[in-house]
Amino acid sequence: MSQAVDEIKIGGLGASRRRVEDNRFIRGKGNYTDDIVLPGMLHMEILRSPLAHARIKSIDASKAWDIPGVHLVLTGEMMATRNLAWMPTLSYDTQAVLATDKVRFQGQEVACVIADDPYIAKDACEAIVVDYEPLPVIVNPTQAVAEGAPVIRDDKENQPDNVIYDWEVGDRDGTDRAFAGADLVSKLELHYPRSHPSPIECCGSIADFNRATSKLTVYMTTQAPHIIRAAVAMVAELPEHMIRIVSPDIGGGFGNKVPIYPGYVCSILASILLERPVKWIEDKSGNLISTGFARDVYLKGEMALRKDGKILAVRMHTDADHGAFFSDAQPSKFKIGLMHSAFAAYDIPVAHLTARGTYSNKAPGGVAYRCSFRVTEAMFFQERMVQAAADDLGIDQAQIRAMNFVRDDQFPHRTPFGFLTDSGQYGKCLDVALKAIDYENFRREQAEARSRGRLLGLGISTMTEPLGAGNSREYDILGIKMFDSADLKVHMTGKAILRTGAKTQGQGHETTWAQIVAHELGIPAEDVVVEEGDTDTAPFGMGTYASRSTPVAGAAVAMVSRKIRAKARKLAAHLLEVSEEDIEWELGRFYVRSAPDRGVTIQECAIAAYSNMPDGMEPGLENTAYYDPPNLTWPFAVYIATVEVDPQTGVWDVLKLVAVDDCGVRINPMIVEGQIMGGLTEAYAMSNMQFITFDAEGNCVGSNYMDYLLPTAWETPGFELHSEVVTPCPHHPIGAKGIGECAAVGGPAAFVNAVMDALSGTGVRNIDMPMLPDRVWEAITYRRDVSGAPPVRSDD
Ligand code: MCN
Ligand code: CUM
Repeated sequence: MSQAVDEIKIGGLGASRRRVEDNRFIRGKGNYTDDIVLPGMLHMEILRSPLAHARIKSIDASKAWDIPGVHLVLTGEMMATRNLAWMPTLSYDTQAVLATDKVRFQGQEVACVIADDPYIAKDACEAIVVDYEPLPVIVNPTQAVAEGAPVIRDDKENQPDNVIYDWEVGDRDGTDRAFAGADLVSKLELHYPRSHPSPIECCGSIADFNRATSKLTVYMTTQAPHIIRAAVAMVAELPEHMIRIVSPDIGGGFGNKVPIYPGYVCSILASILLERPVKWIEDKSGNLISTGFARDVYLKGEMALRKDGKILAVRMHTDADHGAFFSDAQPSKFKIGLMHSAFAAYDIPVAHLTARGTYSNKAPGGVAYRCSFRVTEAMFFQERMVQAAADDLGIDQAQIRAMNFVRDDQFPHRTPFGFLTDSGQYGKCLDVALKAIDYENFRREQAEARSRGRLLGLGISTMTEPLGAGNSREYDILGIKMFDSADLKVHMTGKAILRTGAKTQGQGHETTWAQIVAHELGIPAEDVVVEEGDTDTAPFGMGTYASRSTPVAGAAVAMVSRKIRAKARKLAAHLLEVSEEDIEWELGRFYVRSAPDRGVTIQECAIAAYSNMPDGMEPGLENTAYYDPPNLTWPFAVYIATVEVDPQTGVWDVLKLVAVDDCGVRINPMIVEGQIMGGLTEAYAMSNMQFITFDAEGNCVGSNYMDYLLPTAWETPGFELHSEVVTPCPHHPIGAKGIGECAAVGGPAAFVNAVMDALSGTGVRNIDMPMLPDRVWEAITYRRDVSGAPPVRSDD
C-alpha cells in the first residue's frame, strides 16, 4: 500500500539539503572552463593598452609572427576586414573588439596572439610594437562634460560630446509642487564608488570550430549562454543551429560574466581561421582592469519633509560614469537600470529622477555586481538620504522609516516611479531587527560611551529589490523578451533530469531546483539531476543575473512539474481503473477519493508512461514550460550594524550586525542563509576596504589583490540572521522571491550609516565608501565631508 511521502525527508521545499554540487567542488573535481583540454588546442593571450587614451599610429606585429610556436596574431586591422573590429553592446552602443583608431581605456584589447602555449603567446604579445600618441584623459563625469573636453567616442557619428544619455522618470511638476510645500528640504551628495565583482575564476573561453561539420562549440564563462548564442549568430554571422554554447562549472559570476567580452570574440574568430580549438583564460589583472565593473555613480538627492518626519517628495539626480563603451546588460527600456526602484518601500506620493550617463577613459561596465540593474545604488542612496533627513529633522532613525513604510495592507503598491510592489511586512521586519540589536539599550550605551570619548554608532538600512525580470511586456534585452524555462524528463524508473534556461555560478541550482520538483511531484530530490548551461540541451532562457532564477526559472520548474503531474494523474486513473475526476493527490501519490488505500506512486505512474499507457495516450513523461512572470518579486530586508570608531586612527570595527530578510518561501533555508552571508561579506568589503580607482592619467589603481582587497573569514565580522518574517510572493507558484543579491544591495548603507551615526554632532554629513581609516580620520580631524573619487575630491 503506498503512502504520502514526508516532504522534508525527500528534500522538498524547506529542507536544508546539503548542496549536491559541493560533492565535486570540495574534492577538486569541478569542471571549469580552464579544466577543459581539447585535442590540438591552441592558447590565446591579449595585448592590452598601457595608456587610457591614445591614438594608434601604427602596430608592428612582425616580431611576434616570427616567434616559433605562434600561429596567428590578430589586430584591429585584421578584425576590420571581417567586420569584427567593433561589436554591438547589450545597450545599443558599439564596443571595440580590438582597437583600430584609438585606445580608450587602460587595459583595452589591442591585439591577440594564438600560440602553442600561453607562455609563448604572452611573450609574443610583448614583441608587438604599438606606436601611441597620447591624448588627454577623462576619468569622471565632471571632466566628461567640461568645456573643451576631448570627445572619447569620435568613432561615432552624431556623438559631438561625451554624453551617452539624459534620462528622466517620475513627475517633475508634481515633485516641484511638493517641495514648495515642505517644512524642510534635506540634501545629500555622494559617490557610490566603482567596485568590481571579482569572481575567483576569471573570464575565459574555448572556441572549437569544426570545418567538417560547420559546427562551432564554445565552452565559456557566461551567465547567459542562450544570449551569447544569439549574439554570436548575429556578430559572426553563423547559423544559430550550428552554434553550441556550453557554460561548464563557473567559479563565481556576480554579474561579471554577463557581458560579451572581446576575448570571447577573438577566440571564436581564431578558431574559425585556424580550424583548431583556441583557449583564452584571462588573468586577474586583466579581469580587474578590463571587465564589467559596477557603480561609479554620483548622486545629488533632495527630500521634501514635513516637520513630523513624513516624506513628501524625493528628487534625485545621478551622474553615471560608464567608461569608454556603454555596454551595460540591462532591460532596453531603461537607461540607468532600475535606479528608479529607489524608495519603493516608502509610501512617497511623488518623486522625480534625472540621470545622465557619460563616457570616460575607463573600462566599460557600470551595471553588474550583485544587483538587479543598479538597485544597489538606488537602495544605498535611499538609505543614506533617509538617515540624513532624520538627522536634519532631529528625529529617530527607526521612527522615520517606520512612519514612512508602505503598510502591509497597501499592496500591490504603485511606487512614485511606476513600479508595482507585490507584498511585504516592512514594519515587522524592522521591529524584529530593532529587537535583535536591542535598540533602546544600545542608544543608552552609545550616550554613555560618548561621555567618555568613545564613538559608537548604529546604522539602519532597508531594501526592497525588483527581482525576476521579465515580465515580457515590460522587460527585454535588445528586443528579446525576458522570460525563462524548464524542461523535465521523468525516466521510466521515476528518476528524472531537469534542465533550465538559467545558469548557476555557485548559487546551488543543482540542489534547489530538485527540491522544487520534489515538492511538486514527491520524487525525492536525490532522484532528480539538474543540468544547466548547454544550449544544445537546455531550453531557451535568459540566464542567471538580477536574482531572476528563482522568480522565473524556478517558477518554470514548478510549472513543468505540474504539467508532469497532470499527465501522471491520467496514468494513475488508468492504473487504478477509475475516472480522472475520482483521483486525489498527496505528495508522491495518487489515490481513489472514495478508497484512500487504493493508490499508486508517482514512480508507478512513470513506468506506466513507458509500459502501460491508456489507449491513445502519447507515451513518455516529459515536458517543457516557459514562464513569463506576471510581475517582479519584491523581497525586503532590514540590516542593522553597530560599530565603534577609533577617533585616533579612523579605524572602525563592527560590533554586531543583524539581518532580517524576507524573501518569501525559502526553498532551501541553508542556501538562502549562505546567499545572505555572502552578500553581507561583499557589502562589508565595499564599505570598508575595496578601492579601485584611477589617477589623473587614467591608470587603474587597484587592479590587483594587493590593492583591491577580498575579505577573508579573518576580517569579516559575524552576522546574525533572522528568518521569521515570511511573506509568500502572491504571484509566484511556490511563493518564493529572489534572494541572491539582497544583502549586497542593502548591506553597504548599514555600515556607512553606522559610522556616520558614530560621528553625529561633528558636522560631517558624508564619507564616501570605502571608509578607509584615512578618510574617516580626515573627516573626524577636520570636521568635513570626505566625498568623491580621486583624483577629484571635494576638498581639492
Ligand atoms: N533560493 C531559495 N529560496 C528563495 C530564493 C532563493 O532557496 N526564496 C535559492 C535559489 O534556489 C538559489 C539561490 O537561493 O539556489 C539564489 O537564488 P536567486 O535569488 O533566485 O538568485 P539566482 O539563482 O538568480 O542567482 C543570481 C544572484 C546574482 S544576480 C548574483 S550577482 C550572485 C548571487 O546570485 N552571484 C553569485 N549569488 C551568488 N552566489 C554565488 N555563490 N556565486 C555567485 O556568482
Ligand atoms: Cu547585477 S550582478 Mo547579478 O545580476 O549577475
